[in-house]
Amino acid sequence: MSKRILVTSALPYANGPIHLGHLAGAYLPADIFVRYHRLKGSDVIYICGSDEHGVPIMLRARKEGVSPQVVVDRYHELNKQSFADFGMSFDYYGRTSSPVHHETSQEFFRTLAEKDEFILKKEKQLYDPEAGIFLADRFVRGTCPVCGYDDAYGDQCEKCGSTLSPKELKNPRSAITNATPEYKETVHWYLPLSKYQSFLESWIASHSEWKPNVLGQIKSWFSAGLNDRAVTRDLPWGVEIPADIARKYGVESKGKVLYVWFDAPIGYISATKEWAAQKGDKDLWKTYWQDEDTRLIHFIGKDNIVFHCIIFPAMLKAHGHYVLPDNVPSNEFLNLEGNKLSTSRNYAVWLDDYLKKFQPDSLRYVLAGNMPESRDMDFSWKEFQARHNNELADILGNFINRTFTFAHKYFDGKVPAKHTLSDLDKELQKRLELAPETLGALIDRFQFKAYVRELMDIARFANKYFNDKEPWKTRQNEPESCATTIHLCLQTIRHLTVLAAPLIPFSTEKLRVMLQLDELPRWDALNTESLPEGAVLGQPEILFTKIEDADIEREIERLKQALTDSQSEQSQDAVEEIDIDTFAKTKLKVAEIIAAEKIKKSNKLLKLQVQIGNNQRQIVAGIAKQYAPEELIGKKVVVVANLKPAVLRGERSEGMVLAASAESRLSVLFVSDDIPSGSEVR
Ligand code: B3M
Ligand code: ZN
Repeated sequence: MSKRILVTSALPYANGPIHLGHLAGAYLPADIFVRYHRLKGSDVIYICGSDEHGVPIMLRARKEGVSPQVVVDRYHELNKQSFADFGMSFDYYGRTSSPVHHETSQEFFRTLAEKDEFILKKEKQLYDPEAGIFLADRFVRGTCPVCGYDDAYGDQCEKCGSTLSPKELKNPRSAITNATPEYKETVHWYLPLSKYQSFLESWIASHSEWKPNVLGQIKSWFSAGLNDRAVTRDLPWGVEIPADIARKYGVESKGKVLYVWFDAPIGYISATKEWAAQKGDKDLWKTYWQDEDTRLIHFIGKDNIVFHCIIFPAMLKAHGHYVLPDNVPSNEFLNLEGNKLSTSRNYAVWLDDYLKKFQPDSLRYVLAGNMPESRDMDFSWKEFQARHNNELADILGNFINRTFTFAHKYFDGKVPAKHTLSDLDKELQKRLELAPETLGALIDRFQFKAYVRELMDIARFANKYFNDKEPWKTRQNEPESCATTIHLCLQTIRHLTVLAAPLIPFSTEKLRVMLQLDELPRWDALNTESLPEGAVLGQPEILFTKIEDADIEREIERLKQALTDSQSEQSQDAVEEIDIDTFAKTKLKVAEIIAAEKIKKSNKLLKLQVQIGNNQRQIVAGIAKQYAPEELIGKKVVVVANLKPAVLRGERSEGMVLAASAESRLSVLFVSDDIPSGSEVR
């Protein structure tokens, strides 16, 4: 049995607000779990923070014309506040731009480098000659080699979900200047994951209790074979590699940073360090990260499984002084009104916007009741309204309100005595006795939907109990039965206050005051203590006001508009089909190259003299890197013969030579010699 529990949630990128998908994936389940364990009296801490490096943040900063620090400062504060307003009970919310994080990450990297855990590779990376920077990850866009999507990122295709590397993209282009990237030599440190594959496989095999959707994905990585993983990048923003290590390898450290997915998980450790310092014991973090009695649990979304179940554990193992995750209960994705959430298309429900209009507990309740624990789930505003109105308000809220109202009206606002129990009284008491263990077990198994269902079933049963016992009647002719009814209803409310506290903490805090409890009872003391007879009750308040249709219609309309806007943008970008007449307007002809020479000050362009039937013309072609002038003389190629003339590097060009290109490779379309120049190409 572990002595302590260390819980983390994925560090959200500080380049935008938090949305429902984040909450349902990595944050709400963790908060329910942690709040429950605090009520159990467990030694548990909950660590999170902003992930402030990586290319997406740099791209946003460029787009806004500000520094990345301005972007992360804005969203770190916004997200930290939104989480607090949503009841996320982190013990510490850090940020990876903090000095402690930079030192911790550099120290971690230095330890692995000094243990020779890395492989150093000299390689050619994509480079933007216009922006003068290397193009890592999302700095490159291009055509996905798997599905052909023409706007895939260098690290991932959003359309088919494939994990990519920039070199795999077809027709790569710089996301900064749109320039065609060149290859430039550089050096990077790699973590040889293959070296850890057998260790990782046996470690994962010891966790058969992990969720099947997580184990399934991990096993597919194992069967594909783990490759070396670059842990550094040529970027101006991030944790700079330690200068002493760079010097040792003869590499310039300036502009070379840790890959964001190398430093981000270390952010859990640095945030724990900052938490410990805040507690006044700077070494306390070691007890959580370096003592085998710690149970480490990472709450994440499924796109982060490889980093938390393979790469970070390999890093921890390589370092040698850290505990490994005891569980990674990753959730699947949450869709929105039947469509995929999309931050880029503003098709999302942003947490800060939600909190301006609705109660946090309503969303906590509905998201947990519909959590994507084993498959993608869908959030609809209509269902949100229905579950808030029909369950929180009409069942739980109604039961609490009429119990308190009755107690104030007929029992002087005090807990009435309990007398002889009927069978129905005993049935209610039995349900209360079983509840803490039943619900606790569900939370410990990360089965939050079932926890919510069982919780609401208790309230449903209690509501029916109130109806069946008819205290408004027994008050007259069976006063002891009436008193017993209200006594048991109040004990039920005490149970629900604690059992629901992990889920709807704002409402249960109000209930704590209504019950006049100094603090929430311990989860395991629910059946050993009770509200004493004669205890004075606080004034009731309405916990859940109904959500009106108009409030929901407005949200649905906003999403419809976001979809329409993005579809109209997409249609403008979509590759338009053309009919044969339009194609016929392009005059393609066979041309014979009769002369070729380089153009001064350009390493890409050649000046060609070509014969097309009876006439001769000059064409400038970007093929100097692939072809020497002399090897082109006498060759026949295909040209666009009716292209408007242009001037390139001071040379007039009257047409275009057709060539196929893929990354740095380029192949001119040659035509066999027996086809005369001037022939039509159809
Ligand atoms: N910043 C967020 C994501 O991929 C990423 C998680 C880091 S956890 C160390 O959604
Ligand atoms: Zn794809």
